[in-house]
Amino acid sequence: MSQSQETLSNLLQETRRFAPPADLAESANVKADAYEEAAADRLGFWARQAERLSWSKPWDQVLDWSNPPFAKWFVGGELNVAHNCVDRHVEAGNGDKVAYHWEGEPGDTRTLTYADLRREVSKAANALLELGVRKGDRVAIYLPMIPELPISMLACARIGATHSVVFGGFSADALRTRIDDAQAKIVITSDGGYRRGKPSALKATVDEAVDGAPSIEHVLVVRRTGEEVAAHERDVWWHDVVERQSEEHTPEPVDAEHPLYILYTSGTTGKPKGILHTTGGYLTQTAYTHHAVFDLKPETDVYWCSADIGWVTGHSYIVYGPLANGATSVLYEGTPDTPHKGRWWEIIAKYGVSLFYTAPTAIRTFMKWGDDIPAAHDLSSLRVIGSVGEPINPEAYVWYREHIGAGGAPVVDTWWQTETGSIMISPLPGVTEGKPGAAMRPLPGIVADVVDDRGEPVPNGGGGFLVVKEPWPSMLRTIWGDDEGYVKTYWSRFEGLYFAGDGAKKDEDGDLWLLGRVDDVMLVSGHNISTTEVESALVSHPKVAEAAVVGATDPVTGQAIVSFVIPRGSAGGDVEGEEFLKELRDHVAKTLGPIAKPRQIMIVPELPKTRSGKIMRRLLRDVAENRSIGDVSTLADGTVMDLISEKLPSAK
Ligand code: 6R9
Repeated sequence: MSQSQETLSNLLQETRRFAPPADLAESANVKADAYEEAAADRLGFWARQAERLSWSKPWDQVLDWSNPPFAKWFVGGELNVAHNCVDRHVEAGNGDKVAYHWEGEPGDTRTLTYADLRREVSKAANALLELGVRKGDRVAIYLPMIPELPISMLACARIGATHSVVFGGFSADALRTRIDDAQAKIVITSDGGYRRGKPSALKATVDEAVDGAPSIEHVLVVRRTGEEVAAHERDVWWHDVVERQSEEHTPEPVDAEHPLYILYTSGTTGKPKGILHTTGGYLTQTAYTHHAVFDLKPETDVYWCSADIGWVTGHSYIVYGPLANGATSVLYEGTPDTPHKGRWWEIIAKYGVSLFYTAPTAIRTFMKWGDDIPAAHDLSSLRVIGSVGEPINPEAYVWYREHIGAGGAPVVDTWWQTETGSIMISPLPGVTEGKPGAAMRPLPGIVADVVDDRGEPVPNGGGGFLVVKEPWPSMLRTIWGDDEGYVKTYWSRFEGLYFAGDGAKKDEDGDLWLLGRVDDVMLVSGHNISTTEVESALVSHPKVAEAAVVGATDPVTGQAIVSFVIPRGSAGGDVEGEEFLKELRDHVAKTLGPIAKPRQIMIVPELPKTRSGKIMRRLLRDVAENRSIGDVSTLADGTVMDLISEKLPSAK
């Protein structure tokens, strides 16, 4: 093992352990024997998971891996995703069961049972057919978090059209690029949606995007806010065309490998890649992981994933996984602080949410806002709480468990990607003794490891690159229209292994700790240092709410650590002065060692983040190196870099 890997792997010391609650362990959906079962016969294991679904034609072969890295799962099988997510629950007598408790930001609500959903999805499917959409066509969806969003996705799946959901916050340019790349035939949008107490317009952005997108034949518009919109010949209102359709539609069975959706991931750099997911394997793994990781008991649980559906987390864990399992979910339109900072906790208490899934960025925001806000609400219904999107800092994990999980709900830190389609590495809530900050182990049926730069597994205690060693059912099948890019990006760094682009370490027990994107790893005086560990050290200081760390070119050390820190609301005192900055630098040195001491710490009011809450370190590197700031089009809030620039005169 090289010197640098040793440094990468030996910084953070975390010894807290949390065993599963006894009653959860006792009644858990998935017990420890699942690991052995899957290890003994991986394909047999996945075939048994695929039997959770209803297939109109059984498969002949579980996996065809004769042309790697192009996988075919459940070869020859046929099924329909909308039938599996909706109709079969109605047919099984669960039509009156709630699929979604929808909560609009202004406080309006709508309850959709599985029978309602079948009716709505059938009408939307008939409308798409009337508008000329056929099996295999692409449909762009640019909607806020309203029921028509999952309804549109399921309507596409019902007729075999491939959807491409684009975040409601993206610009006209970003939308046009995605429409062009997929050659979408129609766009489904709305006049607007509610965010932060105000209607925010969407239709004008679509108009601008579609003006330069010749593949689009129609724009289907949902009325949500009632704001005025410009009318074009290509426009049709949802309430005109969908409402008058027949409530009957027979779902069309498609091949297991039929394209279900394309979702563009820009990562934090570069040109967006259209990640392609198909039907049978994708639905199998989203359903299984939702059942296993959240221990879903569909009769009694109420589940809420707070993500936006425009992110893969929403696709797999608001729409496909939960509906395939017949779950009752909450769907919320707006922001966590509208009309007040306790809105989420109010929603949990109102619906008795028992399973909750959110992102570290949200958890750190709530820590910043103060413990008293969640304490004012009854959160006792929660029994499993999840995290996704970034490494969860140990302090944020412990806060989440204490203040949201009532001190006892297991935290499941779930590692996965748009490309993996479903959760890959996570604790099992009834089995795993959790460690704050660790995603722990690959799930049953998943073979992942940490390797060195030659692709050799590192021993326990070592650090390196996270790889997946065997194909998995919900893996991406390619980059839309770019097979070569697919091979090059994911399968060329290490022969025969899927390269995830993340750094990780294996602790002495062999459990996995994610360390952030390898592109973000800093090289300080010849030592690799992960941004995650320095950020976690900063966040473990009682006065720090959030921190982001980047490596900036330094004449002496090659790169030097530059940190951006948001103080906690409760910090008080002088959080700008030299003394505080010195206290923080010393705290990092004490926690991780002198090598990790930041050269510079800047106090900022906000951090630049993507819509899924990932810190855009690329932009902070521009600040740290005094460059003009690069492409900000995928920022959740375009004004953040201005706020930072105002604060730091160098950041222009
Ligand atoms: C689901 C999703 C993927 C990247 C991934 C990694 C980071 C996600 C994580 C995590 C540490 C976790 N990531 N979950 N890092 N621990 N539990 O986020 O998909 O938007 O494609 O991002 O997110 O860096 O490679 P996506």
